[in-house]
Amino acid sequence: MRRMSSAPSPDGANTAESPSKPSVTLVLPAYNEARRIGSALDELFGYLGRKGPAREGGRSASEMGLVEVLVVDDGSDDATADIVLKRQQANGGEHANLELLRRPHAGKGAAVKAGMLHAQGDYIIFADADLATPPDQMPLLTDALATSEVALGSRVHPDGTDRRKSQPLHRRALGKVFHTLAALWVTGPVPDTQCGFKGFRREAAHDLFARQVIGSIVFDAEIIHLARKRGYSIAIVPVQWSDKRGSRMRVRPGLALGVVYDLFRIPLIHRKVPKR
Ligand SMILES: Nc1nc2c(ncn2[C@@H]2O[C@H](COP(=O)(O)OP(=O)(O)O)[C@@H](O)[C@H]2O)c(=O)[nH]1
Ligand SMILES: [Mg+2]
Repeated sequence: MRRMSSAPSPDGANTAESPSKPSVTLVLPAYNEARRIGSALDELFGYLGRKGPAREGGRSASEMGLVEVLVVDDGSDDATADIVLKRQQANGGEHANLELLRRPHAGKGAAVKAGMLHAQGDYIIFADADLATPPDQMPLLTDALATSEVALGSRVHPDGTDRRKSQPLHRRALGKVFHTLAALWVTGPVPDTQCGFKGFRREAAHDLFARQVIGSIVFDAEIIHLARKRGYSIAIVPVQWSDKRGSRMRVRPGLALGVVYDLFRIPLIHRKVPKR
């Protein structure tokens, strides 16, 4: 990825900020997100350009170093890519802090993998393109990455709050089954494997995502499995999250079978992965 220049962008995205703090690349996988990505990028760059105090429960962008945004378009057949490119022009083209990576459709896991390996920030975070976790939660992850190599956003909080409650009932039920299987067989005890908001130091990201083989939504569990096997230090970071309308996920019997198959094979695929 292009290294950041210090030229300020027109909307003030934090290009000139905190050169001593670790830089961040935010990877956003996007599949047919034309209806959601425009407002998400407005919200994101609005946040990055704001210098004022954070809202309650959130943290200020000025706490982070340079932030670059990398949208990975997973072969969308709608206007997702055009909207990102327009936004890039509006941000100042070359110095937009916004990059688009286009790939043939291969699933969320494959898109995140491509983005994580392409990203060059000191810290690399991935988040859902609908910003279900608001961007002012990013400094929570970067704080955790100062002392841990991997930081897993969690919608389940130590005080018992469960942000997944905003999901529709059928998703919550499926999520419970998934979590039970994943925790038993793949990840070990983790309060929330599927939160789409996770951060890594660059070395850990490049090591872990290079080993990833699962292209589906089960990739989160695979990455946690790999992080444990490789012996990385892992922080669990409670974050805000709210279910956004317009989910791209369609629950079908074929999907459920694929999910079970992917969970089953993860420990087998990686049985020879050595500790660092
Ligand atoms: N690359 C890619 N991303 C996907 C796919 N399906 C969902 N996503 C992305 O995964 C993130 C979460 O998707 P979303 O539909 O909001 O799922 P939900 O919140 O779990 O219902 C968004 O960034 C989507 O664009 C896919 O097939 N490919
Ligand atoms: Mg969502």
